Amino acid sequence: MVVLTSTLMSLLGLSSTLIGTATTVLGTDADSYLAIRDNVDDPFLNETVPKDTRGFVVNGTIGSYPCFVKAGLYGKPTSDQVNSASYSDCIDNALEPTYPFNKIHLRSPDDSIRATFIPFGARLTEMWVKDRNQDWQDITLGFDNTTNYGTEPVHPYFGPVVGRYANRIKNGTFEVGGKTYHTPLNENNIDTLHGGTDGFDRRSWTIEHLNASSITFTLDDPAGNQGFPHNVNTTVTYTLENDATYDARMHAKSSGKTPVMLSAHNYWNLDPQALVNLSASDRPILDYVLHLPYAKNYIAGDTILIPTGKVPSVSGTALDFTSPTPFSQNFNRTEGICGLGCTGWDTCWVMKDGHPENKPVLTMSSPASGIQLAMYTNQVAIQVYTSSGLANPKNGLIPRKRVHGGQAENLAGDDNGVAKKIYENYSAVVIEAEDWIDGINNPQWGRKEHQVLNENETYDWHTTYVFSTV
Ligand SMILES: *[C@@H]1O[C@H](CO)[C@@H](O)[C@H](O)[C@H]1NC(C)=O
Ligand SMILES: *[C@@H]1O[C@H](CO)[C@@H](O)[C@H](O)[C@H]1NC(C)=O
Ligand SMILES: *[C@@H]1O[C@H](CO)[C@@H](O)[C@H](O)[C@H]1NC(C)=O
Ligand SMILES: *[C@@H]1O[C@H](CO)[C@@H](O)[C@H](O)[C@H]1NC(C)=O
Ligand SMILES: *[C@@H]1O[C@H](CO)[C@@H](O)[C@H](O)[C@H]1NC(C)=O
Ligand SMILES: *[C@@H]1O[C@H](CO)[C@@H](O)[C@H](O)[C@H]1NC(C)=O
Ligand SMILES: *[C@@H]1O[C@H](CO)[C@@H](O)[C@H](O)[C@H]1NC(C)=O
Ligand SMILES: *[C@@H]1O[C@H](CO)[C@@H](O)[C@H](O)[C@H]1NC(C)=O
Ligand SMILES: *[C@@H]1O[C@H](CO)[C@@H](O)[C@H](O)[C@H]1NC(C)=O
Ligand SMILES: CC(=O)N[C@H]1CO[C@H](CO)[C@@H](O)[C@@H]1O
Repeated sequence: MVVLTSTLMSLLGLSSTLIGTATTVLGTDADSYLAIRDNVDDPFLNETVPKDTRGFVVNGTIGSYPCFVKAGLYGKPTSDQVNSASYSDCIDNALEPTYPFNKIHLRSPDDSIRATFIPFGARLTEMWVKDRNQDWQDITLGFDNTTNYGTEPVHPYFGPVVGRYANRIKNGTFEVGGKTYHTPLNENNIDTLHGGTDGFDRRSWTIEHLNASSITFTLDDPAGNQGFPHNVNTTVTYTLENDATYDARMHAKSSGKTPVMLSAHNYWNLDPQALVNLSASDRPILDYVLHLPYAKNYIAGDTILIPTGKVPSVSGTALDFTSPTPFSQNFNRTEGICGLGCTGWDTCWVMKDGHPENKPVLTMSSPASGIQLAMYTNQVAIQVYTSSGLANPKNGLIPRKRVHGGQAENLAGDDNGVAKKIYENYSAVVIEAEDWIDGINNPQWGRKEHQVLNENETYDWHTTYVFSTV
């Protein structure tokens, strides 16, 4: 079993006698938990978080157990590895990640889906679902070393909440209540991206509620931060439900009129085995089939993706996914769609004529793994970005997770032809359910009043991701 240090045990409020027998620690849920632990394919194998933990409290923040068993995370462990595991066997002998980089592991009651979160950015760092062969796959890009989320220079927005105003604000300028405000020009020195230099993705959120399948994070964003007027308090709840269902809800209250537009910024790769031996010329997502049944229009952008104000029809363009279409079918027609000189998609589709909330607004599947994502939302627009410029040497290169073929050694390759173990371009698809981007600067669309939150209103974002195999 996992050996806990005495420091951790005292943090947990456990005595060594409790650790000895899982039954005592786990109480009434012990049987079902032990059944899960007996599964040798379990990427969370012998992890000691009981099924219904409250977590533990460090300086007012509920934490989680700080480290995985090395063997349990990366491939099938031998029982020797499992039995001798201790802190010193954590990844690369890493120091235990502490708040806000501590990992919180959740699973659905029926154990059909598992996920890992960290408080930094209220971020999803791992999402495990089963493929067509019943093998567990981690279908989201990220870093193994969670402190990297706070230190890496590339800033791809792997898995966080983006806000207070997701996506781009033209010239970092907007007007609310007769006053003009300026937000940081953190993209190309010309516009605001994802709420500014210190967006919600970079904040240390507080864990308000935690059980085995659900976590709630909160963030109080003070008035004036990043140039936005009024304070905004946000609550985000992620819940793993039966039948491989991932439910995400975001609510916010403000002290007065201010733009609020939140989203979740996850990089999905539905066939992670294709990343294991990835080479720079691969475009692993191009065979995915995308369906956006209600997305009949899109927001036209200029060469740096700032909306021009036009909302053309997708008909006859490479943006028409109103029937299921592989990305590969129109890829050759996409030059410029994701920006000057860029091939691929980075586009906000809008559902002008409305959409039902009980039907998917998006499905995407990988013919190779069989994994399918169906997304339901109360939002009226969907941004899809094919990670066309993810491996940009100008910004820096991003090591892959080991489950995606990354290696501790030689992460960035060498000059002797050894392949870089990095996430290459087109390694994943980012999907953001949100409102019409830069609607605060395009009042003619009629979305501005939906994007400016009054003190008497509650912002309400709800998206459900259902995974299955086809
Ligand atoms: C709690 O905060 C205090 C003051 O910042 C710090 O000295 C202490 O190490 C913290 N304790 C833990 C367990 O993080
Ligand atoms: C994890 O990343 C941090 C910086 O983000 C670094 O200081 C630390 O050494 C890394 N740990 C390992 C084991 O590589
Ligand atoms: C663009 O933003 C700058 C400040 O960053 C401001 O001085 C200027 O007035 C803005 N231009 C427009 C057209 O809003
Ligand atoms: C865990 O918390 C969520 C959200 O509050 C709740 O819906 C669910 O019933 C809880 N699960 C258990 C086992 O208590
Ligand atoms: C946000 O929370 C702070 C306390 O953390 C409180 O002072 C403030 O009134 C709250 N704002 C809103 C809009 O609820
Ligand atoms: C990766 O390449 C190695 C060496 O060619 C091979 O043994 C392995 O099966 C490949 N793995 C995947 C998932 O493609
Ligand atoms: C796209 O272009 C490449 C190379 O120019 C070509 O091999 C491929 O067949 C084209 N694909 C389609 C669907 O036209
Ligand atoms: C990936 O995209 C970046 C940004 O467009 C580009 O600089 C780089 O050359 C691309 N990588 C490959 C292997 O084409
Ligand atoms: C909130 O107050 C504004 C006036 O400040 C009013 O126009 C609006 O209808 C109110 N909204 C709700 C939901 O009560
Ligand atoms: C596969 C494996 O080694 N599982 C072990 C997990 O830990 C329990 C004790 O807590 C052992 O009984 C299992 O053998």
